[in-house]
Amino acid sequence: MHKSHSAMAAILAATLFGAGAVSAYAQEPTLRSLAEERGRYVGAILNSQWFGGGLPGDYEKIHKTQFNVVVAENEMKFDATEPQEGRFNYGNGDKMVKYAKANGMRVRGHALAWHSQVPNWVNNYKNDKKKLLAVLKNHIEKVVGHWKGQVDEWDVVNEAVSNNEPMWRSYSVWYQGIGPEFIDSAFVWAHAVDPDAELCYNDYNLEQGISPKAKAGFVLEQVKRWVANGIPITCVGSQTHVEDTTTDKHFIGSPDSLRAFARELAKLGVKLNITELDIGFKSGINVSSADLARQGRNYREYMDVFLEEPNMGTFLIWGVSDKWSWLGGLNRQKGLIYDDNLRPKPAFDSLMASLKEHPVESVVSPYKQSFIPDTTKQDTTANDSTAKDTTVKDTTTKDTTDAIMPSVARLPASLHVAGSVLHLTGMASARVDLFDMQGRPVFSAKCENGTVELKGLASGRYVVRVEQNGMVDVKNVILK
Ligand code: 9MR
Repeated sequence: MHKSHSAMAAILAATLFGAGAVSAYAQEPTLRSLAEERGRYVGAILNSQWFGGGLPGDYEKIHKTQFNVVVAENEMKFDATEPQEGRFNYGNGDKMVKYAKANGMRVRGHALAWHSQVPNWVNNYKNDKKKLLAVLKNHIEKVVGHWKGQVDEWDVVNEAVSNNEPMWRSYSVWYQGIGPEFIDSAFVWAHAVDPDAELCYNDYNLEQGISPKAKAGFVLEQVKRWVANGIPITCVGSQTHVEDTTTDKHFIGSPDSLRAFARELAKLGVKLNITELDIGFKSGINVSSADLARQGRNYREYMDVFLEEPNMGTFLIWGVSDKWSWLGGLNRQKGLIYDDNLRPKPAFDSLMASLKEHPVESVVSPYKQSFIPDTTKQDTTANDSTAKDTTVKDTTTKDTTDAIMPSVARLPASLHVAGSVLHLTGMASARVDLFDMQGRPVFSAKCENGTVELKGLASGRYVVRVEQNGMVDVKNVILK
């Protein structure tokens, strides 16, 4: 299944973007190669089992082939790095940093100030504000200092907002002992030690709307305040642990909500990263192939948003294979993009299809420095007349509203679907191809008079590609 999909994907890439854009390594494109061409990071955690050498060789092979950003599932947390007061343990974190360096990957550090996975000795100081401040400051200085210049981005504060109401999470030892200013302080201390590191506020349920009553709305207000006060925050991490309820509503939270959040943060010059994505089903239910296809579509919609918003930089999944996933603890299952046997699921194909559907020129990289491509891959752009402009647009220091819909050479026509008829306004003849959300071709026709009847297609979402005289337009449509 994987082989035929990959071959199909290569053919589709060639068809969609022209032979010139398909370089040597794009013969067998990966999530990583497509993300790198677009100046973006796509990643997955290194599961805790990896650190003990307990995972099969295929796991690591997939991990380094498909991903260019990495984070440790548990190994850089407070209880792992400072299990006893003042006694630091960097062994596992060092192992990951070494792996990332060897494979040209970006490193996320997770997490400095969090209410969970805090060792017991910290709680001894819960009534001593001065001491607790000193403990947090020392922890941040030592840990960020140890990996200075090696960890590119830190989750400085994790999950500080309550789930149910827009307010701080009151049972955190840091909140109880210090007050909400532990957050501001943590950013300032981390920045003082490593001024080049990106510093994020990370939380879950941020894909559930930005109204003042929603968690993201509350976080947004705090980010505004932090930015106004000069607190050195550069990014927000949306964990994005989504459940597919398989009911009518299907998903709680939505890619569109995340898009709205990204746009608000862009106005503040702050990035939005997807840091822990998984889309799980309830434990115990039978997951059908239709369920897996829907899961794929949902993954893809998050990737679409990620690629279309210029202040999004990292798309990171909380696991590689369903076999090694924390989701069981949440009464969920099968939330990742590889199955128990490390075979790619429809979700993998959907992510690939989304990346291919977003031409290199249309994706803005939010990184200031040139994006450093994987050194293990040969430079294939030298003789490529369609090679992308490598000038990286800096969207971090200005209001990026203008850049949200980057310009690409598009057909001057517009297209829409009414019933089963596709209408192409302003264009007499064109070639029309439809693809499903996993990127498989499902329909092809020549349009002669501005309309095409889309015969034999089930209702659902499709990608339409229209081509005329070498100019192309690609759009998602819904057939009812
Ligand atoms: O995947 C992690 C799991 O192995 C740990 O037991 C758990 C303990 O809190 O943390 C999991 O990772 C969490 C992450 O650090 C923060 N966001 C939620 C993640 C899933 O619970």
